[in-house]
Amino acid sequence: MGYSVTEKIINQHIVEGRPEKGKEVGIRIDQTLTQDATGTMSSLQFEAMGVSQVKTELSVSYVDHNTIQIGFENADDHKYLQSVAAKYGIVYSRAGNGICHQVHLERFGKPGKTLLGSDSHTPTGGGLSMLAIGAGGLDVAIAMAGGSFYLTYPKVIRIILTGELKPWVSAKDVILKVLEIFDTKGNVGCVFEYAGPGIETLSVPERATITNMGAECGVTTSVFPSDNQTKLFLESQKRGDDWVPLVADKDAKYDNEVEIDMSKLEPLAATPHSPGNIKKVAEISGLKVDQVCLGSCTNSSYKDMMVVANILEGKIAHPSVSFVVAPGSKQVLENILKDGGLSKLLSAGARIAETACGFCIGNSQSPKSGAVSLRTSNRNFLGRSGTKDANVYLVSPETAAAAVITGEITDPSTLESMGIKYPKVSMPKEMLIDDEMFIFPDKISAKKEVVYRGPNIVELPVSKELPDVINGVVTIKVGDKITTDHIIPAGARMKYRSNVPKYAEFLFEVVDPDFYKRAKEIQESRKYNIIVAGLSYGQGSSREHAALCPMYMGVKVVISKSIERIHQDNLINFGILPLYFINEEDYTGLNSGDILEISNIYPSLESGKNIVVKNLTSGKEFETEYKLSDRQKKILLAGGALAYMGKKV
Ligand code: MIC
Ligand code: SF4
Repeated sequence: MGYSVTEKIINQHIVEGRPEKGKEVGIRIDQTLTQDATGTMSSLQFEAMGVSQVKTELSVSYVDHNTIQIGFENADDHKYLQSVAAKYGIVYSRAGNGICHQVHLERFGKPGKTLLGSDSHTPTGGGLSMLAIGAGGLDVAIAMAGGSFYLTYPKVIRIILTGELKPWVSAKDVILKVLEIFDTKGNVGCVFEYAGPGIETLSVPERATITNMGAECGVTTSVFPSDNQTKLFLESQKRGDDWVPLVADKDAKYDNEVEIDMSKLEPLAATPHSPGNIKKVAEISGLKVDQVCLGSCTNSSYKDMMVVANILEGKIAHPSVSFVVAPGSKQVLENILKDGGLSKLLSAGARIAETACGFCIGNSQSPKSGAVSLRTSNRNFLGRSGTKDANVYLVSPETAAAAVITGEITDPSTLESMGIKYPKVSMPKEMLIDDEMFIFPDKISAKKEVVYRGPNIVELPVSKELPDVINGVVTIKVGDKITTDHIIPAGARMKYRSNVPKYAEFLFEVVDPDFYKRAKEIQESRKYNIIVAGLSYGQGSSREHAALCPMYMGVKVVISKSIERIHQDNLINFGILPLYFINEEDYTGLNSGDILEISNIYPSLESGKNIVVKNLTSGKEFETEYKLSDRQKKILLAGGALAYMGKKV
């Protein structure tokens, strides 16, 4: 029997379990990446494991999220991360070097390897034929310490790309089409594997745009084969030796197949407030635009920047548009500088931002009240831009450029009627490369390195053992598609990532600003807090603070209709029991403020029986189910992953 690319990589890395779909397997992780917003917590957890050096082939610590430094907190975190990297054998990528996913693709990614990253867009590496998976910081810390990463052996969905993209249509429109087909929910436990004659026409950065935003569908990862395009990309990075061919066997079996004829695609947009709300740009054209942002780990490559620069050559941004450009990496910036793109962008009125996450995570360039903002990034959740009543549309670089010129949403193909030709930009055969912003670890000085801890680094909160009976109160009841941005905001609040007691004050800020006060009162009354949610709870980021901060506030159970993969793993890692409604009416029957009793938890988990929830307020009771491997049950019973590891040792 033949294998898909996904299966080939997983099977070569299995260290525990058998390759059976739907069953849990443990895999060996070759490379890890962390970024500063998740990395401080991940590093604190790694330090707590008492390992002297990382055990992976390569671990890189990037500073790209919290680079805006108002107050000392971010700068202190950077220094902490730099000292941890030097002490434990981690490559440190300094602020200014670029966004982790773009830089990792350029300098470190290798076909056929596994990459675990404490960021949900780690699957960007799938564009380079890696099995690249996003996870919570604790899981990444475990991988750095040489532990396995556990995942459900996935279903593989083959997405066959045929035809060639028309001018004015690009890779972003391909992934927006995929989002239209698959939506942002219902894809847990699947991998998207791209195939078909169309893929030969896509360069690695274009493929990476597509795999990056697979994260929005909630799949475990997305992957392209390793072919001549992969080789050309690695050669352009002077890393031709890292290339290995990797294609699916002809008789590989897939769980589902979808075909997309790229020649039929039109410019698309994800409309507010979900990446799954897809419309044709032509259908929404004419809407006045206040801001256009080009960049983020989805669309900040050399090609993205140069296409926009050439479209805008000789033009100036429409007076009503604030035009922001954040190149994905120092390498991209230096190359567009060399090839004349940067001056074209500047002449067109671009506000050049740091090569970092910036606007994408809402820690800068928040648009004006009620603004329409067109962004080439990957998420448009309510409030993520930093302006709660802004309407964010996710579009391709071409559609973004068209709006810069016209000041309204415009199908970019209509620019032809203004005499603007579609600029053909190919990736350079050789990029200008400069690795000076990496600090490579040195084993000799590592021993002497003292870890720096500023006042923003507070002690790691620890979770307690799971009790057999949980007496608690429904502190909040939320609907479907609640993202981690709803649970715990990023943006300006992100500087408290290493200070959990402070950060927890902002839990559910966009949805229910009184949550923290209520949760604190319930905690002080010696009852547990309980979260009730609809479908696809915890969509979006890998942010473990969306579990860690609730844990700190005494949340012990989340009862939902479904939970996304990374978030469920994070809940378990922090000792929070994830339960699932069996009947819709049980969700309807619960209200915020209801007092619940959940008993016999230990015997139920041991025997595999459903867990009964008694609603002491309404007098009703109902059964819930759970989706836990034996390993996960043990982690929960121990009170979380760190406690479990301690017990195992
Ligand atoms: C995001 O895009 O939401 C983030 C910020 O990169 C997160 C990580 C974080 O919250 O630090 C992610 O995607 O995992
Ligand atoms: Fe950074 Fe945005 Fe990418 Fe997250 S999605 S890694 S915030 S650029």
